[in-house]
Amino acid sequence: MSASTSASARIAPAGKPAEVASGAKRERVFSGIKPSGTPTLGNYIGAIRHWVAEQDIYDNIYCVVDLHAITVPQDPEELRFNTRQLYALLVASGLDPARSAIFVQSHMHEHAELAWVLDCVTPMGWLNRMTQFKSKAGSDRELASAGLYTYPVLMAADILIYHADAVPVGEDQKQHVELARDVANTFNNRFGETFVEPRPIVRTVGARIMSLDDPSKKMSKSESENSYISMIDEPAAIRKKIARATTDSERTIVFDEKRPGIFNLLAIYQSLTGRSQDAIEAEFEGKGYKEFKAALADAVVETLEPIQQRYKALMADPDGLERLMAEGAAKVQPTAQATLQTVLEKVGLR
Ligand code: AQP
Repeated sequence: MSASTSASARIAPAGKPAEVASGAKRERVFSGIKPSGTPTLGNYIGAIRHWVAEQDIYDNIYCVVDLHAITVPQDPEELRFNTRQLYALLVASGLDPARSAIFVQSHMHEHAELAWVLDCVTPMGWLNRMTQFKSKAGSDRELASAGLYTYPVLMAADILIYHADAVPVGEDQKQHVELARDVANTFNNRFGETFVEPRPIVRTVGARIMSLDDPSKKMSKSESENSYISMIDEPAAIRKKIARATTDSERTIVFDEKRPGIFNLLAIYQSLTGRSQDAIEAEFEGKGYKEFKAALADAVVETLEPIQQRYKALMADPDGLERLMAEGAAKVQPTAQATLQTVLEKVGLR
């Protein structure tokens, strides 16, 4: 079977997980990423590279969640660019549009429509318990958008509309997948069996890459530029950022969680080289931070350079990129339409 026929068979119009050659069903997995800036090395290590590695294990749906990005203010031009940039970086990282469905959330109006119906079955008390809203809303919650507050319901719609079995997330998003489960369960109880109840897949290694200038905070694309390495940073910028990354006044290069700066840099090195902690500690025994940081910068540059080359080629062909995005949406649309139609009928809107 060619790659493209296998992909279209997997994202089946009936919305059911696909059959693979052996006859066993692959689990359907939904993964989303926000175009709220240029993706970081944290996004790559914590999410994207796993998605690439697991492409053939699951029946995958990858989504650039631009509707989620606008829950906090975005410059319209930048958002348009960031959406295309992120899509190109996903493909450049190795996600294969022929084997998986990769699309932009707002190209599928069904997500927002389903989210409204789900908003109407989700108790506010559940949303009040969401810790990410509390941290993202900042000190003046009254000024946060209603969209930021109902973000987890839109995320539930993204997942449930495709009957996803599982959702890979960082620890901080686990609560949202659990909410999606509860929303599915509530809807099923009220209107009859409709949705699959998804489960979170939480990773341990590289699950939380920290900021370079404040290792107590997660590395985030919407923070200050020196706090993260972006996936399109030039080698010189990467070396400079790593050279000035926060460490401490000690000398040894060891994995010690009580020394968060060096621990974070070592965790990045471990993720990218795939070496054990013991091997890495042995490699840098008797050496200084300068040598370690130079080796880390080499590993980051080596990882990102081939991705950046493919990224540049994709961005140089805007029509080709638009075509990929349209084909991605076309792959998932039958499933989204069918689920939404079922829901509208069950609720009494059709
Ligand atoms: N620092 C990180 N370490 C490990 N994993 C990370 N992820 C994000 N940052 C790290 C994982 O990347 C996936 C997509 O994330 P997202 O962009 O949709 O949302 P986010 O987690 O809020 O990412 P940012 O970069 O922090 O965005 P902003 O600054 O806009 O809020 C998720 O699987 C996430 O766990």
